[in-house]
Parts: sequence; C-alpha cells; structure tokens
Amino acid sequence: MTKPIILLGGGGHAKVLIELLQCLDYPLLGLLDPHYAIGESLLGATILGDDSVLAAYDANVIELVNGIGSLPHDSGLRRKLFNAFSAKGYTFKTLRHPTAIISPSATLMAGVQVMAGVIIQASATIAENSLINSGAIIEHDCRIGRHVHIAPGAVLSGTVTVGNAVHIGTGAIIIQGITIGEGSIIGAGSVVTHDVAPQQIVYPARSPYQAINRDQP
Ligand code: JB2
Repeated sequence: MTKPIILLGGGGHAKVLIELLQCLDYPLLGLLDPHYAIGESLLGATILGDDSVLAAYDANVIELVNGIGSLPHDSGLRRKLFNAFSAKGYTFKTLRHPTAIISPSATLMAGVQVMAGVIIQASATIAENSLINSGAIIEHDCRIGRHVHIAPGAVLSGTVTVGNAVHIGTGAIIIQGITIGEGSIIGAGSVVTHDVAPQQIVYPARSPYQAINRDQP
C-alpha cells in the first residue's frame, strides 16, 4: 500500500509531480515550500508550510517526493534535501510515469523519478534521487549515478556511464560506451563522442545566431 506522501518544493518541477501523483492516484498530504502561505493550494495540493513542518510527521508513516528540480550551476538544493532528510530516516518514493517504458531488468533506486514518455532499456541502472525527465531515452546497460538530471529529450546510447551529480541538457546525445565524470554539465543539444572528465562543462559547437525582425526587407 502506498504511504501518504509529502512533496518538497512548489515550483515548476513540483507542479509536474503533483499531476503525476494525481494521475497515479497516490495519497498526497500536501507540499512544503517556504515561499507560500500555509493553506494555499497549488494545482489542488495544499501547502503545509516550510521544511520544519516535517518534524511533525513520523518517518515510518509517510514518504517524501523531491519536488525540487535541478539546473546547471544551481545550489544543489535537490541533492541537499535528499541527503538531509534521508539522514533523518525519511524515504523518497520512486516514481514511474505510466507512459514511460521501463525494462523489467532495469534498476531504479530510491527517489528516482521517471517522467512522461521516457524509455529505459535492459539492464540500465539509475541511482538515488536521479531525475529522468520527459521523453529521455536511456539505452541498455547505461549506469546513471546519484543526483543526476537527464533533461527532456536527451538520448543516451547503450553502455553510457554517468557519474554522480551530472546534468545532461535538453536534447543532448551521448553515443555508446561514453563515460561522463562526476559533476559535469553537458549543454543542451550537445553531441558527445568522447569521454568527459569530472567537473567539465561541454557545450555544442555553434555559431552565434542573430535574430532578424521578420518585417525587415
Ligand atoms: O529549502 C527549501 C526550498 N528552497 C526553495 N525547501 C523546500 N521545500 N522548497 C524550497 N524552495 C522552493 O523550491 C522555492 O520556493 C520554489 O518554489 C521551488 C523551486 O522552484 P523552481 O520553479 O525555481 O525550480 P524547480 O526546481 O521546480 O525546477 C527547475 O528544474 C526543473 C527540472 C526548473 O528550472 C524547471 O524548469 C526544470 N524543468
């Protein structure tokens, strides 16, 4: 039986998760976000207060969902909240959107979120708190570390290894067998054909574009 859920965060990613939880018919008690007033509603979910409210809930009775997303160069809040509340004994629910195709031989660890339209193929492994965002493809035997964000539409061919806390941007393509080191950022639209060392930033080759007014002759 699904335990009552408390969602952390009330921004863009949390909105997508509220609708996923509603679609799955999971019991959502409410969400924690310091920037709302208690009792306010977000897409039908009630604001319970800030994170201090969680102390009133027994870690054995509820489960958490991490509604904080992640972007390159952010503060790492998603990872920090996962680590802080895991250390206090709370568990983070693993979520699978009903439209995702997930191999029975794939492994999804605690708090992994698989969003709409994702494909995860045979023997892939996704470690704790990683977010596989809408429409991404994770091919066979990929190994994805903890706190990773694979942004919408990214494609990882077979046997790609991704270190902890990596961000793979929207629409990036990683060819087969590549290793991406911990903490690296792969920019949106990049095509990665060589291994990437830890803590690197990779952006696609592109010439600066110019916006020209459509009415201009
Ligand atoms: O300490 C906190 C805290 N600090 C900020 N605890 C909790 N529980 N919540 C906190 N917040 C709240 O996180 C903010 O008040 C804000 O409502 C929310 C972050 O929302 P934002 O829309 O800025 O980002 P996001 O993390 O939901 O989404 C980012 O990542 C997604 C994957 C966005 O950039 C999205 O575009 C992206 N799809």
